[in-house]
Amino acid sequence: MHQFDTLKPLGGGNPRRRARAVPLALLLGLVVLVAGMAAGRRIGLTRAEAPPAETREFALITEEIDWTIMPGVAVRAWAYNGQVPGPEIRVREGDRVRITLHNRLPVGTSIHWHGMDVPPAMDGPVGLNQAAVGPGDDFVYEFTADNVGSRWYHAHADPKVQIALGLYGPLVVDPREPETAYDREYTYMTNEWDLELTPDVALGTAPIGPRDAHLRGGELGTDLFLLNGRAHESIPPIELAEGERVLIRLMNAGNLPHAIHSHGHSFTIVATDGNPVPEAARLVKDTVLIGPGERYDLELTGDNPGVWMFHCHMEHHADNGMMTLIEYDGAVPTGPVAPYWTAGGKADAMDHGGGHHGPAAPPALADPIATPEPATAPEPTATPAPTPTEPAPPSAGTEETVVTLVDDRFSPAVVEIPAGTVVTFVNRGANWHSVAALDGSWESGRIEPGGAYSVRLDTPGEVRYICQHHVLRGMTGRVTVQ
Ligand SMILES: [Cu+2]
Repeated sequence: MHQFDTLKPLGGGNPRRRARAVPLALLLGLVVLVAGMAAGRRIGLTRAEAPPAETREFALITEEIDWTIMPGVAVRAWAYNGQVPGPEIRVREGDRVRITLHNRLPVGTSIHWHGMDVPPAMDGPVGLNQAAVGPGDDFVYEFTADNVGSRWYHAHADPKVQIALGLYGPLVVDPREPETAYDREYTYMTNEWDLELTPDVALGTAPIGPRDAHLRGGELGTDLFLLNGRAHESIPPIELAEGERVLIRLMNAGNLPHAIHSHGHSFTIVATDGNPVPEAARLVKDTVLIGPGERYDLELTGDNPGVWMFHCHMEHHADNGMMTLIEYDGAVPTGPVAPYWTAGGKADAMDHGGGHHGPAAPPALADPIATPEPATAPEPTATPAPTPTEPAPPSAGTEETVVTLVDDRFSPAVVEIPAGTVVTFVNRGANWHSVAALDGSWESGRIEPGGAYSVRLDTPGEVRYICQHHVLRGMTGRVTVQ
């Protein structure tokens, strides 16, 4: 699946395009977004097909939005065209590109075309090269796309907070005469998220958070490590079939380096910062360290079918969001997570993020476990329990069993209880977690470190559950109700 909505040029004639809800865009009547959701995307043209250079026009609208990084983590973000990252702008080498910025933020902004050698007045830095584009104002950027490959764009007014709040997106310039055709192409933009940094803090109308106030040198704290504005299973995976050749564009939009590692596959670095690497100089690696602002294009061949990790090798980054999968069509994991996979991919309890496996359907487990219909629906009791040492008290007259959440496992992972017992899940880890029954009958949402969630189980049978955000790290459990 292609990762980004591609921003089509104004007046473009693509019959597959469909309107998408971007209220201001609709009002302006300016923007049509194409959901580039078709599986795979073949690129590459023969010499005979290379079209002439043309003028391409786009509109980018900045506004404040609600953004869901993953279930349980909804934030206020600043976004281009209603999404984080902004839509992919895709043009061809030599095209004249005209992009109108419509600023609907309550603060001035601008756009820098990172990796594009544009004239100074089109480069974006506020103060040095242009005045800020004020709230409600428009500005037209115009340049010729002379630099091929993986480029990107981002805000360049107070970039420390504006990029951190979501103002960045990919810009890809296809060469006029591409030499390589890929079966599928993916773009992953890395960034970090600071839950203490809100638009109000950025505007100065709310105080800086207590942690950030203690940091020095303008550093922002980091709570989550993102790929394409999302974390954990909300990140769409790299889907491929055996024998396919895949291009993965890594782009670092954040402030930290990341060591992106692929399991089961080495990859070839075919471009750095968009520029093709000569064949004799290409490195074959399984981990690439990408610094802030950099891009690496990785070529990967589907020669080892399975379900594989693809993650940042700074392990606490992976623990807090920066991990996804290389997922072959029809493949199922070989570990204990396998029962949570369906023939078509993850079961509903896991596939709650991008919905990339299609509409919800009853999970057909590879290893079905009989879970009887509860006579009475289990009733979650008091959700926020105060401290690790004081889990939520069960209602009077009921038994209670405590299951501890430790990064990244349940302890004990298997328990047997009499019907009517309250199971209290207490998070004693450093990361937040969640608990969800595989049959969808109950789920906790986010449980902070030190927090707890309780559910009363009345019906005999076996209940399997997962942490919806760390199941790929092995966080599964089972309760047998007698
Ligand atoms: Cu990392």
